[in-house]
Amino acid sequence: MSTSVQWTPTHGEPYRPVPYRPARMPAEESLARAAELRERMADRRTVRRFSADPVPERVVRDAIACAATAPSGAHQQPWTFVLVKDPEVRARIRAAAEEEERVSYAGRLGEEWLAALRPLGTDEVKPHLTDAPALIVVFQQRYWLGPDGERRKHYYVDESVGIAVGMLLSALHLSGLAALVHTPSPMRFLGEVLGRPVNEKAFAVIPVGYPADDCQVPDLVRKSLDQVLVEV
Ligand code: IYR
Repeated sequence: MSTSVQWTPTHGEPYRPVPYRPARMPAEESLARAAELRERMADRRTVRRFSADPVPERVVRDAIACAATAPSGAHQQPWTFVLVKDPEVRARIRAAAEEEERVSYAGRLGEEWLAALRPLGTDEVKPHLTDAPALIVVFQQRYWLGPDGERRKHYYVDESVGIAVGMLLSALHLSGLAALVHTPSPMRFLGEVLGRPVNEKAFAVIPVGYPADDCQVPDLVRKSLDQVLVEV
């Protein structure tokens, strides 16, 4: 595998300050939008049973473009999103993921972890990887290669890519698509199957599509705002 030379926004030069003066939103409109968003986001559910119906590709591309607006450490934008539509590649990813998961569920995760998963009923069978019409495989770039081929470290990579994935999930959901964050472990096979350069490490596989007609989700209860918000 080769390592591609990564683009660096300013080649070390300082950014030029430019004015940022978005029109201030009237409080009333803010309140209405926030309340609507809160309601719409509460409808998002992780879906494990997907319809094979195709999704408008433009929606997925726009959602990835939204994710790529995420803030990142030193603005290094340390992410790559691989959109996998090819059914044959999806089948290979599923086979490799299920092989790893079989070992994980057979004990590699440890009893405490398995006990935490038991109420959700997840197992090593991952039909979503082939049923959903598209997978977004998110890679984190741990470093980039400078002009002379030297490794340059990226900073806050986990945080940056985690934020981008959160924005991706929000964009997909608000655009009417369902998704699931799948984190097979170990994930090395993803870079191999997708031929990614050595500076990229798989972060998550996100099947995207519409829920199957007979899709069911667990009756999860979310923590209330009181339980998660501390005001000082
Ligand atoms: N990665 C495994 C196990 C798994 C782990 C957690 I934490 C989950 O919330 C769900 C599953 C899998 O994808 O099955």
